[in-house]
Amino acid sequence: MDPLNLVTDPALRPVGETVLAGRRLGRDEGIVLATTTDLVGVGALANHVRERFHGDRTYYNINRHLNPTNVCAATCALCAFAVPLSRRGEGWEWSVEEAVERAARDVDETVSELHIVGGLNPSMTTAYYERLFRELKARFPWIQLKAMTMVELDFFARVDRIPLEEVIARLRDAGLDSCPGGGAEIFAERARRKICNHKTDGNRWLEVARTVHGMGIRTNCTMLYGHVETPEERVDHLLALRGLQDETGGFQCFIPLAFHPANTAFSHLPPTGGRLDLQTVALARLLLDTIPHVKAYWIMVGEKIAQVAQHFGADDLDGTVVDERITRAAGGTAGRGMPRSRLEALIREAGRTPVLRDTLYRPLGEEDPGDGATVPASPTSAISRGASTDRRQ
Ligand code: V47
Repeated sequence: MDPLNLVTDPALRPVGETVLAGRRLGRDEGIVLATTTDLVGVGALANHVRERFHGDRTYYNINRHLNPTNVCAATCALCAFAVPLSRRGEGWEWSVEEAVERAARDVDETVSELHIVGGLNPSMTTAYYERLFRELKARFPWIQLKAMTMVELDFFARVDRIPLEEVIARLRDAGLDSCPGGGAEIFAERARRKICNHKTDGNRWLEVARTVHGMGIRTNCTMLYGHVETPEERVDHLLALRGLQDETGGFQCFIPLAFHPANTAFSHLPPTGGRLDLQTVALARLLLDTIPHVKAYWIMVGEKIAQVAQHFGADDLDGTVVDERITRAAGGTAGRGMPRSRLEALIREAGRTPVLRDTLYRPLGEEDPGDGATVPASPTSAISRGASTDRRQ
């Protein structure tokens, strides 16, 4: 069906015509998409682009989370996970051996990725993670490490008083395979001051990502929405990510993160609603025309929105997870983990075809459906893709 037939807002029609012509959208068009009440129209346009990129495929992985510390030098109003340095006894600070033992509880040969992030802890910086990555790779040689946000890398360079490039090179040599997209929050200074004052600012976040991409490591990117930001600030955040992607091609996936207010300084705010969750997924799919994947992170939006989001622009659901702590600390109720069979059932019930992937989005032993869908090409040659491994559960 022609997606324009589902557009009812007259202001959305010309935007839809630009999308169908395959042309890039600008800021004003982004603001129309972010503010229209024609949710079905926006969703139909985003679904059109999603199917052009990925056909019916929805990606997922078998992963585990590992948070070696929650002790944090930052005091972000948005966060319910961190324990301040002044009360560090109330938090946890695992030794490398403890962290490896924690990982060993949940990791078997079917798990392809460990997602590792932690608080900004001055006692656990480059040398700690270098040793942790080496130990993890020695114990679980098949595992890929998606670890360290741009904020953590920036913090390590400052605390260790070494160049950022040295931090990245050491962690890469110790086994870092890719970086998660967290810590970007919202780039607008006005809102950033309120939700995460003193944290690595938006320009620096982008600069660190540029450096990581330049050293051949792919990263994800995120946007935290549903707090004090405006629709215009959401659009500007996405356009800043798009600008960097045009330069480096190093972003592989964008993840909209739904703000969870419980146990934060914003506990008076309501959680995000389904309309904002779906419209943000769709807005991202339509503006981020060169970022291959858009993830509906089921831990944050819940299973049902994650299912519907696969018709609003999302082509990835993240993974099986098991021990998620950041969203849970802020009142998340979607769950701590999900068996592979259930993730696949969610995808199939939404009318999509599940594709098990690794950290770098290489299908794991699945046949390419060969349905003519085209993932946007990376404009960079700095980032190479390695060979795939078959590790089906
Ligand atoms: O960095 C913190 C955000 C992020 C809250 O790259 C909050 O594949 C909501 O980045 N409510 C961590 N969000 C999660 C994250 C992520 C998750 C899954 C996959 C990937 C990926 C990345 O969550 C933090 C911060 O931006 N966050 N507190 C909160 N109260």
